[in-house]
Amino acid sequence: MVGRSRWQNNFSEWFNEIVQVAEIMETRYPVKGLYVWLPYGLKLRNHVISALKELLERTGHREVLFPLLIPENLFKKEAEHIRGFEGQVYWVTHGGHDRLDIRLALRPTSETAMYPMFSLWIQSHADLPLKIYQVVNVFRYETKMTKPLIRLREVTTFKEAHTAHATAEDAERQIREAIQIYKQFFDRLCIPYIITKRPSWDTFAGAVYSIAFDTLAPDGRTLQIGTVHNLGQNFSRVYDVQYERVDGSYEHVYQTCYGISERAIAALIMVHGDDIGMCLPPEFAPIQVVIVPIPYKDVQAPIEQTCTEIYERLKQAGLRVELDLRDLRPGNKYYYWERRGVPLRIELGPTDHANQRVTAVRRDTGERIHVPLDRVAERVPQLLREIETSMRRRAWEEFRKRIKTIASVDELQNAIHNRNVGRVPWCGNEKCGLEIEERVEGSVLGEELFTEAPKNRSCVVCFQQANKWLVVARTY
Ligand code: A5A
Ligand code: ZN
Repeated sequence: MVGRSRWQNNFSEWFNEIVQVAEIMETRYPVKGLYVWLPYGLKLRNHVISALKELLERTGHREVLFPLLIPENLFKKEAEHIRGFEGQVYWVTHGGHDRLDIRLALRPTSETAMYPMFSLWIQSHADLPLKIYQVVNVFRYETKMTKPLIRLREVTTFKEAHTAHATAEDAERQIREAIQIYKQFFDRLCIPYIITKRPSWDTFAGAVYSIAFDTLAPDGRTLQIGTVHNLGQNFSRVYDVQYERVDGSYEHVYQTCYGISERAIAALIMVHGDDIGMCLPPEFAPIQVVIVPIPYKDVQAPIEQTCTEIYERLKQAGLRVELDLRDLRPGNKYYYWERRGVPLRIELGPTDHANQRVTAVRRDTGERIHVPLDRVAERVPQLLREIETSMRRRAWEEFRKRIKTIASVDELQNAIHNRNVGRVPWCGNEKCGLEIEERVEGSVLGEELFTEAPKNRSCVVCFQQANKWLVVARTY
């Protein structure tokens, strides 16, 4: 397969094309980095958002909605934050013909909009912890190449959660909860990930430290699909977010924030895709089952009749099902739905009809399964669950195969060049991390978390005792 697959060897072109032909996005909007969600794509997006909201609500996060505009004086309070973002901010300078007294930033993220309100809302210990989130659009004037769903200038699906706590330990606990939520979210999407602590030079602007989830594109580049930041008291000091302790003294709160965007949807498309197009996990697929009749001379009417009955039955069972009665050749219909990632197709031809059965075809494996007519309503949901489980397993298998544990910088360069992610023993010293970035054609993702420390290994740069795994890859 390798060498011929467009999905792997021409991933960028494949992705841009699929996003358009599968009717996820209209990519021809005349502003760079802005795209239009199409009906099919929007359904997919909404299923993804629902899953994320459900996980947040279940853990006590409450949804809010803040304004898009942030006054310049508030935006510029936290020095590190502004240093990190100023090159990416769009400014509103006029209202009609009037020049505004204070310029307004289109939020690139909402810390500086929210935390002045936190300072009003939080008075005492009893107001903590505060856990809120919103799903909004944010604007970032990205200078790297823009790409639908992956690098946008208007991010339309920015889920940002923000929390405030009484102690540093509570904030640490919140970081762990956020990681658990994101794990569950990506597990539901059947997207494999590696979790790293970002190096100091790649920490979120204003954070004490950042943790990131990365997945792998078919071309071997990693894609950051979510981040969790410990903000310490950096923002609460500047925005004066304090609470009164039981003993009457005051302390600044400890904060965290964590975000996910439509990159998660890009990951869904690319991880499970193939040369034909998308393959969507049943939980998120806008259409889970498509029924395609294969008419044949005088059995056309009874075949269509049976298909309609199956359609009704599956719909009643709560499935998102489509009956394709268009005047097209069956082969064209197959291709049409395959590109759009419909996980299961039900065919009913003359032989099936004669045998009182249907043929179910799995999008993920191509496997054809005969199902007796009277068992369709029971078998189809089972098949969808099997598809989900095997999509998750296969994605993780492919992912693990491409994470290479490596003992030298030369091998690391080789591995990255061959579209893998490298994992090398590291002493923990920043200088060694930076030197690696100079010597190989990849970037340091960071220190791998939730893994066993290397034993009796030496750092690939300085050859001192290694106590961490450093993850290095080409990135998006
Ligand atoms: N306030 C915190 C949560 C924040 O802004 N973090 S972040 O900058 O790391 O963004 C969160 C996530 O949004 C990133 O991990 C990335 O997956 C996604 N993201 C960031 N910039 C993006 C862009 N220009 N287009 C699409 N997704 C983006
Ligand atoms: Zn070292």
